[in-house]
Amino acid sequence: MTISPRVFSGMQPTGSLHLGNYLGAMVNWIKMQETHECIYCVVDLHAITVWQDPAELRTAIRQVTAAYIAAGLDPKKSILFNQSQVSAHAELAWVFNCVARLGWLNRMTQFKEKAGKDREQASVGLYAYPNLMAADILAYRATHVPVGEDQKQHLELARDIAQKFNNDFRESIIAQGFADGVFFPQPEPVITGPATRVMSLRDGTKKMSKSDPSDLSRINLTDDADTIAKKIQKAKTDADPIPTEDGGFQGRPEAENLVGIYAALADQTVETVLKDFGGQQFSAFKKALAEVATDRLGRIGGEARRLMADSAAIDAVLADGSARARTIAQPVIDHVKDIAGLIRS
Ligand code: AQP
Repeated sequence: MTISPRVFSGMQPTGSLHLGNYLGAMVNWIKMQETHECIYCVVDLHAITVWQDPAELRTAIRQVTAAYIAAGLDPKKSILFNQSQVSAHAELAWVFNCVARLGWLNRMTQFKEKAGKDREQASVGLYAYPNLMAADILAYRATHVPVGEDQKQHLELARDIAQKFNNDFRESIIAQGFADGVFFPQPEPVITGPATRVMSLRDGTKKMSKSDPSDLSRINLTDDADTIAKKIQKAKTDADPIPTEDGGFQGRPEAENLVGIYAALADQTVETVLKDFGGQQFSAFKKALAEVATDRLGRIGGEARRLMADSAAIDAVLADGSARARTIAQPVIDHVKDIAGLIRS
């Protein structure tokens, strides 16, 4: 059982996927399925770390799956499934709850942000979220994890957990036939592209997010052309023209965000965009941005809506992906139990 290159990543079905999810992570997922063995998950167990209405959650799991396929993930090339159908995730997460240290989790900034001031009322699941994320990746002994910038700290924790498991159980790992004493790889974050952190259209200091109460703060992958144009039109900017060089964005996070989004969607560098639009007012730029966004995203929304009309077909994709995922994860969890001294029959 050697470690070979394998990609794992996932998104939470906590609402509709948006431009940040697409540019920050999915664009790389689509590219990597041409060169790597890829496993892409709808992480429904992560979603329930905060309250989800059951009927809405079921719909959201299917919507995220439809958006994956509509955006270009091919269920024949990649494994597409939802996390709760593969029990290895939850089983390995428990083992990692016993490997990770409280001090490590206490440093996680996402928990602090999501729990807010009333930390006592946050679920234990929200606190242990990064351990489950480490389990998601390592249940497949995945080596590459394409994510947005906000997931960097969780990835570092996954690496620490892999390392500590390998160190704690070194002798047992060797006794189980892994001569070099290494059972888990150190998963590498893949955080690349011109838009690894897309900001809210209403506040350039806040990440674009599914759970932002304002729908105007994000462009959803299911938005139609008119909605995309309207949201861009209403996006917050300032009164100054577009700067002529990259250094001209100081104190202008909204301007920087919109130019970054244009560059990512048009497959251009920020410098090129500034060469073309520098000195112009935002009104003209927003028209061009709406066009490029509609061109790229309009088709995805239409295709996702078409796929959603046949929920049985989506469920069949998830069932097939889950079966394929289980065949990879089961031997890993079996080895983990043997290594940790748990008896299985
Ligand atoms: N704004 C963003 N810019 C770049 N990348 C982003 N990602 C999320 N938001 C941005 C990346 O998308 C992947 C899936 O994220 P997730 O669904 O697990 O949840 P999240 O990161 O917590 O995203 P949201 O939209 O903010 O969800 P909620 O509101 O439910 O918490 C990850 O690779 C992430 O980096």
